[in-house]
Formats: sequence, C-alpha cells, structure tokens
Amino acid sequence: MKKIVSLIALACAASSLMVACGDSNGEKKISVGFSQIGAESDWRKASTESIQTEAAKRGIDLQFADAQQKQENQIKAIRSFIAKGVDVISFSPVVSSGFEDVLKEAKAAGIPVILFDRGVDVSEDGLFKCFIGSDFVEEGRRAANWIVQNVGEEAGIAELVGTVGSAPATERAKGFREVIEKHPGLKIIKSQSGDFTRSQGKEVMEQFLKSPEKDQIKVLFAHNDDMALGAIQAIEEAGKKPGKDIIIVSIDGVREMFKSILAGKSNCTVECNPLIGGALFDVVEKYMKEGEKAIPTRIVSEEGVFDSKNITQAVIDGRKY
Ligand code: GZL
Repeated sequence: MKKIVSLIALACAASSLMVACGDSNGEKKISVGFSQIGAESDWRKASTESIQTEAAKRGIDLQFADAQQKQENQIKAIRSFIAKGVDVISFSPVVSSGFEDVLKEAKAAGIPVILFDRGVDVSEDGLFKCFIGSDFVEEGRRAANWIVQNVGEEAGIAELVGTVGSAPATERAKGFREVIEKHPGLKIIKSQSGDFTRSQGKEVMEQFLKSPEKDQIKVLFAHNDDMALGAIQAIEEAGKKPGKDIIIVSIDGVREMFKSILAGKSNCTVECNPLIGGALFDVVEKYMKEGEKAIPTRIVSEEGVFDSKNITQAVIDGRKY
C-alpha cells in the first residue's frame, strides 16, 4: 500500500524522533552513502547544502560523492557504498534508466536505498524504500497554466529541455504538454536540451534566435531557472527585451530568478523545493529506529508559483535558497 505524505506532515512527526535519536550517547553513528548528480545549477548547490548541513546537524556519517553529471560515476559510487557496508544509500539519479542492476546489488547486500529528488524506472518492487521529491508533472502543468492565464491563447513557444532522459525533463515536458494541448493557439515551435545548465541554456537560446522561426517566439519555457538565466543573456545580446519581447517561464524558484522577475527580465518561476535534506534524514533515522514499515514510500514536496504579483524584495530576503 503506497503511503504518501507531504513534507510538512513528516517534519512534525519526526521532531520527537530526532530527540530520541539525539538522546543516545556512544551509539554507532548512522552511515549514509549519498551520490549527488553534480553542481550543474543553483538548485543543485542548494540541494547539496541542505544534505550536508542536515547530516552534520544530526551526527550522521555522510559519505558524499559528486558524480559530475555522469551516470557511470553514480553507479561506481553506489557500488563503493555497498562495499563499505553503509547503513543506507541515497542518490538523485541523473537519468531515470540504467540503475536497476546496481539497485539489485544493494538489495542483495541488504542495504536500503532512498531515492532523493528524482525517480528511476525499475521493473521490480523493493529496489528502493522511499522516494522523496517533487511532482515534476504538476510543475510542468503549473508552468503551462501560468502561460494560459497570463499570456493568452495564441503564442509560439520555445522550450529549453533539461537533461535528456532525466525524470524532471521527461515529466515537466509531459505536464506542460498536457495543458498546452488543450489550447491549439499555443504552439511549441522550438524544443532543445540545455542540460539544466546556464551556459547551454544561453547557447541553445542563441540558436533559437538565429533560426527561421525566431520572430514567432513569444514565450520561452525553460525546465529550470539556470537555463532561463542563460537565455536572458542571449536575448539581451540579440537586442531584445527579456520578460517583454519574450515572456519567460521557468522552474526551480532560485534566488537569482526571483531577482530577475523583480527586475522585469523574467516573468514566472514554478517552485521546486531543493531543501529536502531534513526529510531525507528524518526517513533514515525512522527507518533505522523503527524499520521499513514505519516509513512512507513517497514524500512529495509542497511548492508554489511566483511572478511579479507575489515577488517583493522582502520575499526574496526571506527565501532560503
Ligand atoms: C529538480 C532537479 C533539477 C532542477 C535543476 O528536482 O532534479 O535538477 O530543476 C537541477 O535545476 O539541475
């Protein structure tokens, strides 16, 4: 039976547990092997900060590996965690496929795996105990609904796609198209991957702005803020006004994007919460103390949508990432 909880509910339930865990002295530290994708975006850096801060706060023995966005490095790291016999393995999969074998090795070694941030495609149950992360399909729907409500029913849309084969790219595209398809005047006329990075977002936008369709592009939908921030530079260098000549909608909600929207250079960011390190270690501690039956199988982040109507300097000053 799938147990799904929101991040807020879990935080309340776990606070007492932390005291219980924190009370014991001299108990063996919980060891967690974590394979992080890389440092490709401000969102990812905030995610890493959340993991490392929360582990230190709780006295978790964190073995942290940065995969530089390469799947083979994640597989190697997970194998090394298995060899070391850590208590729990967690990772954010750079792409959704290709992890089944190493997850079977972790299961055979009796080491529980907790998926963090992104999902994986696997053909059998039990290869991970819990998945903590956002609903990317809903994030794509929210971006499209903002366009319908604020741009209207007629526009040519250029799309900057995230890392090809990753859950956020696949699922944000799916959710976006679910809504856009109901409005035939909204057409995706260019779509290409910028791999979630600012530099590639800029490069691809430069190509869009040199293409035959360049004058039809009225809206840019970027799968993350970093690619949109790169695209803003490209739009300005092409002599156009980002946020006015081309309306920009992206996903993440990082500080620099909030500032761009306040400055009128972008228009909307759909929040994707990277601060889930606390939720991860709540689940780890609960699992270690009470076992698999005590933890939910899915924890979904609660998130909002931000634009010039609800972004102020005070809001920016109050943000944690
Ligand atoms: C989403 C996360 C994505 C962000 C990007 O949860 O996996 O990866 O949207 C990051 O900024 O690179």
